[in-house]
Amino acid sequence: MSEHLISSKEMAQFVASGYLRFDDVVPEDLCEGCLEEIREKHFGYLNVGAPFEETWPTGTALGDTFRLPKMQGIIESLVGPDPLYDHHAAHLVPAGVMRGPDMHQDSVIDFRPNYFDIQISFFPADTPDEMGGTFLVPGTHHRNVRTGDIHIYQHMKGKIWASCPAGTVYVWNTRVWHGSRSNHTDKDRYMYKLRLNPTVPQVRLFDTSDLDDPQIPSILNANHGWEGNDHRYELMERVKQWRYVSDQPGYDQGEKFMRRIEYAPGEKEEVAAG
Ligand SMILES: O=C(O)CCC(=O)C(=O)O
Ligand SMILES: [Fe+2]
Repeated sequence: MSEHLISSKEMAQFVASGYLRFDDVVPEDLCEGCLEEIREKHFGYLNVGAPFEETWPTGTALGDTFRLPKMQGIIESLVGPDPLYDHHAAHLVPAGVMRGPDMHQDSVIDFRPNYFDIQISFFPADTPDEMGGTFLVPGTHHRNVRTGDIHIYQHMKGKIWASCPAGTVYVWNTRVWHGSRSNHTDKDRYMYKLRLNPTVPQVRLFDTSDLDDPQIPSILNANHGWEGNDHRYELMERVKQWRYVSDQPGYDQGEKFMRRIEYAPGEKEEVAAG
């Protein structure tokens, strides 16, 4: 399994941007099988909060897809080896259907620190730009809002479109701001989404062999375009999450930005010194 874990640099990217894209994860024949299952069968809610392995169907294309070694490696790196099933949905934008402002965050009241659920978005068919893949605004997962409070922000700077070939997988922190886009083609557009919860602290679950890679600070420092003058504040939020997932409680960067809020003579000297 370890060869399929995500690297520390990818984990840093997940902390900074809230998502990772993986091309060519699901082979063509499985993609076709999944499309048929999505169109023909209805998979209702499974047992929310039960072990994923026990709830997820076996012997189906969708069952095989989410058990591919690469998929398992991505899952294990972010939520550990035995995650819980939370939710799934086959998101459909029918041929010719236009979408208006739709930006939202899936989580409504989940503001837990040092915890995140993941969502895997799998595109079983080629999804060109005109078919309107999901859009995401990287880096917004550190800004909690209540679901549709952000409907009014449609054209945010830094927004990306998940336009991709069949078999592509996006994995994202549930709190990333996102939405669906208009489908200008004559083919229905599906995006299959699965949400999982961790069962262990999300600490060093990824491949840590490149934990000291010199590129990590600049990956964490990514500027997605919307942060503006708040970029430094966003970096500090990312550093807090990086400290946790990498188990480096004294990690800091830039001009030791965290020190600015932690240096308190006589109170927190151990942190300030770390
Ligand atoms: O249809 C889409 O691409 C996005 C749907 C959505 O909001 C979601 O997956 O949570
Ligand atoms: Fe959503």
